[in-house]
Amino acid sequence: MTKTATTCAYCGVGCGVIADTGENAAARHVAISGDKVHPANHGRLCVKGTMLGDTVGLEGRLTAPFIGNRRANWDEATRFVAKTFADTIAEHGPDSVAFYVSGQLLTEDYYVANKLMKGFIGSGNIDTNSRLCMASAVAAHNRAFGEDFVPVTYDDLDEADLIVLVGSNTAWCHPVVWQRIEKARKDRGTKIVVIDPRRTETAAEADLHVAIAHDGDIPLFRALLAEMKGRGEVDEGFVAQHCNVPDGFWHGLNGALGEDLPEAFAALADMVAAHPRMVTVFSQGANQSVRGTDKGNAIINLHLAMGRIGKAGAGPFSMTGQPNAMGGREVGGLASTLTCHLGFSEDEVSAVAEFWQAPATCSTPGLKAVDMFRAVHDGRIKAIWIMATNPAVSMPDAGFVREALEKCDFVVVSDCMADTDTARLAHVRLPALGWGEKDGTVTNSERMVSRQRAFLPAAGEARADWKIIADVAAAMGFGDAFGWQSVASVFREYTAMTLLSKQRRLQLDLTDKAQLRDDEYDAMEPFRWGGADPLLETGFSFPDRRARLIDVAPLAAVETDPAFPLRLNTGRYRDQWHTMTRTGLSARLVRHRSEPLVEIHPADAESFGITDGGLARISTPRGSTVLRAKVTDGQARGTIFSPMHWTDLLSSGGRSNRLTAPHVDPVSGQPGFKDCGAAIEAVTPDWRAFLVSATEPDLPDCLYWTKARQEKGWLVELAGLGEAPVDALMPGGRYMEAEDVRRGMKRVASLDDDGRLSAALFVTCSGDLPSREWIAAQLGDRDVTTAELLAARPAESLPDPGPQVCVCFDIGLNTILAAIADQRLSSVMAIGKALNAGTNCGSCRPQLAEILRDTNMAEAAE
Ligand SMILES: Nc1nc2c(c(=O)[nH]1)N[C@H]1C(S)=C(S)[C@@H](COP(=O)(O)OP(=O)(O)OC[C@H]3O[C@@H](n4cnc5c(=O)[nH]c(N)nc54)[C@H](O)[C@@H]3O)O[C@H]1N2
Ligand SMILES: Nc1nc2c(c(=O)[nH]1)N[C@H]1C(S)=C(S)[C@@H](COP(=O)(O)OP(=O)(O)OC[C@H]3O[C@@H](n4cnc5c(=O)[nH]c(N)nc54)[C@H](O)[C@@H]3O)O[C@H]1N2
Ligand code: SF4
Ligand SMILES: [Mo]
Repeated sequence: MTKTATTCAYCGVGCGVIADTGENAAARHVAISGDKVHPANHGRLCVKGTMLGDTVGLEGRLTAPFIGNRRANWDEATRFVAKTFADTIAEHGPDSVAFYVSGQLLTEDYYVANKLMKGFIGSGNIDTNSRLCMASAVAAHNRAFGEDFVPVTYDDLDEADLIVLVGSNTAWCHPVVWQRIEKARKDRGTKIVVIDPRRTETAAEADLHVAIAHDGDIPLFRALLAEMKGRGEVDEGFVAQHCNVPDGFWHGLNGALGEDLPEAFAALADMVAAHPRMVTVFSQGANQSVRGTDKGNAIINLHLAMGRIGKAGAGPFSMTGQPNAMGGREVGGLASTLTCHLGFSEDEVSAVAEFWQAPATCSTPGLKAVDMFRAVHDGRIKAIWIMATNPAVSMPDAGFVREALEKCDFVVVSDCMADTDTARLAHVRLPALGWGEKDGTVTNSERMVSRQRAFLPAAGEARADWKIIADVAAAMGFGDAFGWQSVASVFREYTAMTLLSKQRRLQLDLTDKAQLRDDEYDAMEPFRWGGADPLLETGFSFPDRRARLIDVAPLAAVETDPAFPLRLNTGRYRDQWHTMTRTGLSARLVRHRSEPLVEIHPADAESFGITDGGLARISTPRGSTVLRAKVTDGQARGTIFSPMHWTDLLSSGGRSNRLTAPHVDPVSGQPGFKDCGAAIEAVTPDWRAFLVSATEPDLPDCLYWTKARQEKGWLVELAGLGEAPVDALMPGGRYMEAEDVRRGMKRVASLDDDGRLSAALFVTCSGDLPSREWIAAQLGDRDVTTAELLAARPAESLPDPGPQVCVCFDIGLNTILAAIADQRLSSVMAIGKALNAGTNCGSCRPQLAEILRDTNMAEAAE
C-alpha cells in the first residue's frame, strides 16, 4: 500500500487528499491527488493542495530538541521544560505561565494541551491563533444560538439560490468551496454577491460587488434588515416560534445606510427578497474588526428574522481558516471556553474537574492572545509555550510581541521548522512532526471530522505534539492523567468527554465514537457531528431552545488622524500560506506573487507620487516599512492593502504586522487587522538590483530586499541608497563582469570551480533590469556564454512567455494572450482546451476570466 487517504495541511475547507509515496516512503517523493470520495472536495484540490509534495522535504526541518543553540536529547529537554514550568508555578502561581497554540494542531494535540493547562496547571491561560481568526464568529454564535455552532454545510452551498460572501476572498482563500459555488451557479443559476471594500478576483466574478467602506457591513446589514421588515419579508411565524427579540429591536434599526451605495443596496435588497435559499458566508473581513462580533450577529439576525436557517440551502456560514480551527474550538483551545463547548459556571467546572479527576481545574477564563502577550511583556507571565504558530509575525503590532518574548524568562517553541521569526526568540525548541508524519483528526468548516494520516517517517527525532505535551505533563507529576499509549486513546477520551456537552443539551456530541477500537479509528471515514440541519428538530442550545436576535449598535464615526490619512487593510495571497514556512519552500507557489506589494488606487498613487512597480514607505503609529507598489483600481480610494505573509527571514520589511494596531473587538478580543490609519510616501532608491544565486545568500542591510525560492536556487530583489554593495552580495569564484558607467549599470556573474553559474547580479541606477526567469533557470548550468550571461537572455531568443498564470502547467500571460488573439478564444474553457491552462487545480480560473474581460475591453476600444 503506497497510497494514503488524508486531509490537506492548509485551509478549513478540509479537502481529502490521496498521498502516494511510491515504494520508498523515506525518499519523500509524494504524488498528491484529490480524494474523489471525500465529501468536502469530491476529488478537487486547489493549487496549494496540489503542490503539497513540494513541501514535505527535510530542508529546514527541526530534527532534534535544542536548548539555546545546543542540541539536547528528548529526556533532558522534556525535564527542563517541565521543571521550569513547575518552578515558575510554585513561585508565582498558575497564572504566571501560558500556552499559545494553533488551529494547525490536530484535535488530539489540542485536547492534551488544554487538559494540561486548564485541568492540571489550573490556569485558563491557553489561547490560540484562532483568536486572530474565528473568535468573533464564535462569540456571535454563542450570543445568537447559545453555543458555538455552525448551522450550515457545504451541501447548503450546492442548494442555495443566492450566496452572499462577506469579507471573504473565497476564490483565493477557500478555492475548493469557490469551485463548488461556481458549480452551483452553472447548475442552478445561483447568484453571487461579494461585500468587500476591494475588488478581489472573487468580487470580479460576482453578479454584484458591494464595495462598502471598511466596517460598512454593520450599516449595510442593519439597513437590509430594516428594508426586509418594511417589505414584509420578515418571517414573523419563525421569529415568534424560535427567537427571543430584545425590546425596541425593530425600532432601533433606523435603516439609515450611512453609505453612498444606494444602487448597490437596492440591487442587493431585491436579490435577498427574491431568494429564500440564501447562504451568507463570512470570514476575515467580518471577523477581523473591532466590531467583528456585531458583524457576525448582524448577519445572523437577518437569517433568523427571515427564517433562513436550519433549512436546505440557507444559513449564516462562518468559514474557518485553518485546517483545525473548528477542532480547537470543540476541545476548548480558546481561553474563553473551558472545554467541549462548556463555560466556567460552577456546575460546568465541577463536571470537568470530575471527568478529568483534576481538582485544580481553573474556574475563570484565561487571557486572550493580545492580553496574553501584554502580560508576557509586563512580566505577569514568566514562561510561555508556543505551539504551531508564529506570533512574532502574525500578531498585530508584532514588534511589541517580539519585545515581550525577548524579555520573557522562558520561551518554548514547538515547530516543525528550525528557523522561524518566533523560534529565534525561543530558549527551547522542540521538533514536532509535520504534515504527512502526524496522525489524528481535524474538523473542517462544516463540522466534518476527518482523519489526517501519516505516510512519511518522522523527520529525525520529531515527535507528535500530543506526545510532547503528555511527556512534559508526566514529568510535572501528572503521569496518571497523561499516560495515553496512542493517539486513538486520546481521541476516545475527548469524544467520551462530549458527554458533558450532550448532557447540557448542546449540539456537540461525539460520544458514539468513544468506544472505537484502534483499527476502527485508523479506518474512520469522515463524519459530521451535529448532523445536517439539527436546529429545527432540537431547537437552539439555550435552555429555552430559542435563538436570540442581538441589538447591533450603529457604526460610530472613526476618528482619523490627519498624519495617517489612509486606511491599511491586510490579508492573503492565493498561493501562500500565512508566514510561508511551508508554501515558501515551493518554487512553483512563489511565482504567483513573489514579492509583498502595497496596492493603491491610481488617484491616490498620483497624489502621493507613487508609480506602479516603484517603492513606497508605509507608516503607521506602530512602525514603518518599504514595499513595492501596485497601482490598481481594484483598491478603493483612500485605502491600501498589503499581504500578511512575508517574514524577516524572507524580506527586509514585508511583515505587515510591523504596522497594524492591537485594537480588539470588545466581546471576542479578536484584533481588527483589517483597518488602521496609515501614511504613504514614494521612495526613490539610488540603485535597484536583482540577484540569482544557487545557494541562499546572506543579505547586507539595505533599503529593500525580498528573497524567493526558485527551482535551482534563489531570486533576490534589492534596492538601496548610496553605493550598491556588490562585493557583499557576490560569492567567491571566477567572475565575469560588464559595466555601463553612464547608465550606472553593472552585471556580474560568478562561476564555481566547474565553470557552472553560481550567482549573477544585475544592478542599475537608472535603466531597466532584464527579465529574471531565463537567468535564474541557468543556475548550475555550464553551457552558457559570457554574452548570454551578461545579457540575461539566450543568444537565440525565444518568445517570452510572460508572468506565470497557470502554475500547474507553467503557462505565462503572453502565451495566453497570443492564443486568445490567434485562436479567437472567448471562454475560460476554450483557453483550457487550447493550452491546458486552468484545467488541473483551477486556482487560476478567476484570473483567466479577468484576462478575457481585459482583452474584450481592448477589442471594444479599437
Ligand atoms: N491562499 C491562502 N488561503 C488561506 C490562508 C492563507 O494564508 N492563504 N489562510 C486561511 C486562514 S487561517 C483564513 S482565516 C482564511 C481567510 O480567508 P479570507 O477571509 O477570505 O481572507 P483575507 O484576505 O484575510 O480577507 C478577506 C477579505 O476581507 C476584506 N475586508 C477587509 N475589511 C473589510 C470590511 O470591513 N468588510 C468586509 N466585508 N470585507 C473586508 C479584504 O479586503 C479581503 O479581501 O483563509 C484561509 N485560506
Ligand atoms: N496583518 C494580518 N495578520 C494576520 C492575519 C491577517 O489577515 N492580517 N490573519 C490572522 C489569522 S486569521 C491567522 S489564522 C494567523 C496565522 O498565523 P500563524 O499561525 O502564526 O501562521 P503560520 O505560518 O501558519 O504558523 C504556523 C507555524 O506552525 C508550524 N507548524 C506547522 N505544522 C505544525 C505542527 O503540526 N506542529 C507544530 N508544532 N508546528 C507546526 C509552522 O512551521 C509555522 O511556523 O495570522 C493572523 N495574522
Ligand atoms: S481548498 Fe486548497 S488549501 Fe484548502 S483544503 Fe482544499 S486543497 Fe487544501
Ligand atoms: Mo485564520
